[in-house]
Amino acid sequence: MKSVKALEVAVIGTGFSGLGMAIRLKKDGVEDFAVFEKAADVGGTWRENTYPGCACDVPSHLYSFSFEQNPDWTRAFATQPEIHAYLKDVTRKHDLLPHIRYGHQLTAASFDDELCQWNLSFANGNEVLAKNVVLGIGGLHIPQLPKFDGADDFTGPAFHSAEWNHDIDLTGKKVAVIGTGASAIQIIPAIADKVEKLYSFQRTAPWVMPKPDREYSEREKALFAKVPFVQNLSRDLIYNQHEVRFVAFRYAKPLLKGMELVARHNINKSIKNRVLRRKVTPLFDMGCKRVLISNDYYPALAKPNVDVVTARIDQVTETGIKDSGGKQYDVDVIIYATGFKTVDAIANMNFSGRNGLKIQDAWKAGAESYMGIHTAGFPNAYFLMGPNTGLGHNSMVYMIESQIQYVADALKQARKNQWSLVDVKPEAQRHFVGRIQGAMKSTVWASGCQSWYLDDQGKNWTLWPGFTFAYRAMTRRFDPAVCEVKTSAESPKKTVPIPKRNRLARLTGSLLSAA
Ligand code: N01
Repeated sequence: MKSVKALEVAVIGTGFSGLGMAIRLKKDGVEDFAVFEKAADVGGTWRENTYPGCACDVPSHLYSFSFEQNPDWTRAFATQPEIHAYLKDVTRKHDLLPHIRYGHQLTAASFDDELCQWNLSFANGNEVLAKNVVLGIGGLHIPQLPKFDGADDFTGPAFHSAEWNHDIDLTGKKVAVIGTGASAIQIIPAIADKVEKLYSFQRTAPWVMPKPDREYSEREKALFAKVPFVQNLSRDLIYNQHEVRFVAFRYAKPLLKGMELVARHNINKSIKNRVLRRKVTPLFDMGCKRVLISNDYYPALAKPNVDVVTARIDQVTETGIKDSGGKQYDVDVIIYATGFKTVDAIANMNFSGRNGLKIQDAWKAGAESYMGIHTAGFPNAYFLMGPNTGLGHNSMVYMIESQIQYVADALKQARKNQWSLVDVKPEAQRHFVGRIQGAMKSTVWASGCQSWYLDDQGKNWTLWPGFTFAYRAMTRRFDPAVCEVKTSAESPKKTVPIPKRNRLARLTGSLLSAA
């Protein structure tokens, strides 16, 4: 089925990004939009990840929309069901359901140069035309499954953390958990008591700080509801505490040594066995990989039925896992907590822009973008949580709201000026990428560890190497001077020239260097 009239805006995905964008469109009086969702429910990563122990590692007062704060969070770090329920509530409250098209998995998007609109194809066979497309597809949803020899020979259940098989009862089973990232350190404590034996296959020991989690009392929740100022204050405090971490990540790395002492104490207070302590003590600079938080991970590893295996996995066999020393670990279930393909979420898409330019060709040298929102050659397409806008130190919801403000302003200016095409200029993009990659060099993420933040060449296309308030200032207004714009009557060549030193370029420069 092909829609005849082009939608004003097609939003892809119903996680924080897609829902936030939809709410903003409605607020701006745009009703001619639809939100396409592959599943039958909203929630993005908070719908997909249902593994035991799944919770946010950013406090919920901050990890929620600024305009939709929830006084009823039951604890400081809400668990997955509560965050998913919050997103469903927000959807209902803002009356988004009439705009949402479930069962629509985007398979291809191509730009029509003549008509200046996007042709969107979905797995269910539907095709949709849209003048603008906003991609809120997230970066952490394509499971990264290592290709171990013999993986298909294993006769028991094996699944990825983001595709948890709830039909399998782990009670009394022997279980292998591969990986020790943010997901694994939540899964291991949640299942350790019910399984007979748990082998944690650790390739790299992570830094794990104590988690300042606690339940909110009824009195506190009532106070947050009655006096929103108190919740705002709590949110601001949490924001500032997190933002300050970036000082250590970029400018004052010795401060990270102090944090390492806290993390070592976290190990020592829970693990008495010296060999195990040594095994789980990281050998890289704190912050280089994501800093994890947990109060129950180390106590779980210290349990008698849990073994940490540091030998490399050589192969998967019919009955379990064999390590590089030839030792066999027989297990009933294998859980791959091995992370996600990050930038690939966009780079693997069937996504073609002007003159059939494929995203794979545009990004041959890396995921180059402007503000992580536009990429040259893909007009009228906006990414939320695009390249270089992930965070190692603060709440992604804050970044998403900054991007939504920018995209909403771009769309508003396009409507007002009747632009049919808005495409970021390659020179503006090059300048931006140069600043970002330059700033990246002095961050802790470039201190030599291997992480999913980096591509095969060691370049970081994932994280924002600055303060989040700097990003917010840079995304407050859309500046048409950095784009080629065209009205329906004009030739595609007509552009607004970039002034020698425009306001945005000045901001980009000064805020990034301040960041
Ligand atoms: O994935 P990860 P994750 N053999 O990539 C190991 C978000 N998140 O799902 O470190 C053996 O961090 C790999 O080892 P190494 C959050 O942004 C958020 O845990 O590469 N091991 C690592 O230990 C997070 O950062 C929340 O040496 C292999 C693990 O698998 C992101 O999701 C909660 C291997 C992968 O860790 C991803 O977290 C949960 C192999 N071949 C997740 N390949 C919040 O609370 C990989 N590994 C918001």
